[in-house]
Amino acid sequence: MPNWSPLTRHPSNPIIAPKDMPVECSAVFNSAAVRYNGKVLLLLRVEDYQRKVNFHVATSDDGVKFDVNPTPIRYPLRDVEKQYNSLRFDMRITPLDGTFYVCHAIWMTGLGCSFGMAKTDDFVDFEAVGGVALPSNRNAVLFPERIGGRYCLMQRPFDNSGGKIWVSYSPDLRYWGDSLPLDIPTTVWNYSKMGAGATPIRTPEGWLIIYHATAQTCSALNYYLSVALLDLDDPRKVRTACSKFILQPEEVYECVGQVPNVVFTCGAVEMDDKTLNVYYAGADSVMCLAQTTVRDLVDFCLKNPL
Ligand code: BMA
Repeated sequence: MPNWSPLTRHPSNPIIAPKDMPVECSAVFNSAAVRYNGKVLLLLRVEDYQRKVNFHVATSDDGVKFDVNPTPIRYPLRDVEKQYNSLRFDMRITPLDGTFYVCHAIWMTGLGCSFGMAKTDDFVDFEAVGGVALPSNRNAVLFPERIGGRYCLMQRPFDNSGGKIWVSYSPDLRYWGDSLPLDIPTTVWNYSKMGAGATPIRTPEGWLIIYHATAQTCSALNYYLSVALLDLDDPRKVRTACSKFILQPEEVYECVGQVPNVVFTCGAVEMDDKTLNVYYAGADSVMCLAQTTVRDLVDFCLKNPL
């Protein structure tokens, strides 16, 4: 069967399922990914049999077989998060200024969804950075460089009318402003809920982003992944958005699970041989891997402009 996409699913998919976990687990999905000490490190979103979320570090030499730490990470809770019985999910990791920043969504009971940030040098000790963003917001992803001297962040404010990726700047990772929405036109498959996925990758053609978006179908929302290239000097400007998706839910593990028909990424890492490993979740239930190269994603985007 021809593969029309620049991504190839790994034959070991799903690479991490609840049955592979060393702890009670009903779903393992939407995990951040980064290179750390020569290995691939994932911060796994792990749900137990009460759907409580913990984050576990998993490491791998080949990016396919992972050792999962059975002890979850300890993560700092702000007072407002304690007060509103919060739940964190969907981390993204950005290496920047010699440390690692983690952005994550925060569900606060009675307030809605927001996001926050923390930093770590070793994935053992985490320190909160700044406060929580105003609801309704999520899918925060920090750029891996300062741009024009300022930090740069993608986020996805949402009010049920659509939802675009916004890009904002900050002098200090605390106060964000000069925000603009990315002008990625909506089509049938990226009709709503556009949100940043993996940490942006610098390429000569622009910042390569891999993002998710949803299509409204007769039964529900289907999640897709696609790519766009943003201006290197001001990522609020879209250079090229891809007219096609690069991944759709079609395998059983993407179509059947706690939320059917979802492919969702929170991280991609480049391996030593230049393979780009895109870690994504199937149906909010299992972790999967699809492979490509940065070059192939950029070419696919440029050949299929929106
Ligand atoms: C989004 C988030 C993700 C989830 C996705 C699909 O709104 O909640 O955590 O993977 O929906 O259910």
